[in-house]
Amino acid sequence: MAIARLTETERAEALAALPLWSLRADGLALTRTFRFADFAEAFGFMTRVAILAEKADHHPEWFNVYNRVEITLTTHDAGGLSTRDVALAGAIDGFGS
Ligand code: HBI
Repeated sequence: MAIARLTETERAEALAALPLWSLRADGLALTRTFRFADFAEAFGFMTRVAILAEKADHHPEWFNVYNRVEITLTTHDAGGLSTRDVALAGAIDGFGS
């Protein structure tokens, strides 16, 4: 399904609303690094994100080593950032981690 890429203005507004996230250098993704008490906490977080991702049919690119999880959100179908990335980032922030 075609989904539109955010305009520059929409992207700036999204970033302002997601202060814990950063824009990747190429401007095509949102990134955030999380650190937890241990691996079990990190993996539990990843499990919660995975359930959200499945519900949203929108999946993160991520890296985990021990208690660190690095998440990158971009919309392959849009070739950059879309509302789906913004929504998923907001939902993840809602975990209160
Ligand atoms: N996840 N991040 C991301 N980007 C997509 O374009 C995407 C996805 N998950 C599933 C999905 N697209 C489906 O709509 C198919 O396009 C694979």
